[in-house]
Amino acid sequence: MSAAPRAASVKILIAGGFGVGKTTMVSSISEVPALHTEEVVTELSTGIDDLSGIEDKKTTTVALDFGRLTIDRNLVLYLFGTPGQDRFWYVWDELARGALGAIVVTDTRRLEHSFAGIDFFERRGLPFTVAVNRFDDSPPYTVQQVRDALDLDPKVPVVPCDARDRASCRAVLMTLVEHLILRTTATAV
Ligand SMILES: Nc1nc2c(ncn2[C@@H]2O[C@H](COP(=O)(O)OP(=O)(O)O)[C@@H](O)[C@H]2O)c(=O)[nH]1
Ligand SMILES: [Mg+2]
Repeated sequence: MSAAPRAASVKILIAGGFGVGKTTMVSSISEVPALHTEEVVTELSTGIDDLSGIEDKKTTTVALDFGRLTIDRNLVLYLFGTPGQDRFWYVWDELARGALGAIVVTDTRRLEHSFAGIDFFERRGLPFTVAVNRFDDSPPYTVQQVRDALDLDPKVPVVPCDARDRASCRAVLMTLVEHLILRTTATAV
């Protein structure tokens, strides 16, 4: 009797600037209690981390968020949320190792905070999808306006989402998985 095939494990990064909703997204998606390494934003980070627009934010991810989502018996996604602040870039390098794709979470109130993450994945050739996380006071930009503002390659999917909503986050993940499959089949022919 042959053993059942093992599910493929795929590592996905959830990236983006400070306070865009990465930790929220990993918690919404994960089927196991998401692991977070949150720390209280201290006086010491004042002037170092850009808190403009998110002055109420009291915690920040200093290392990573971790979650898991089983798609079916053949595919399990492992989600790694990255730290948002510029001073933790070295962690991104480590986390990107072995990743197949990424979601760049954006906040349209502070779109410029997404540039560094997008640049990071473009330079590494790591496929990514942009998730536009809507906050109550977000300006009502269309997907096309966000795409233009971020100067994205037309092939990069841009998906509106609510990081607090599981179905919405799953839809973003599925878009990324389809994007990965399309890229793989396009390069295989
Ligand atoms: N209104 C609204 N608030 C959100 C949404 N996503 C996250 N938040 C809130 O925004 C804050 C920052 O989110 P967090 O996930 O910690 O951001 P991170 O720094 O990217 O991990 C938290 O207080 C969240 O509850 C969203 O889609 N809508
Ligand atoms: Mg976080």
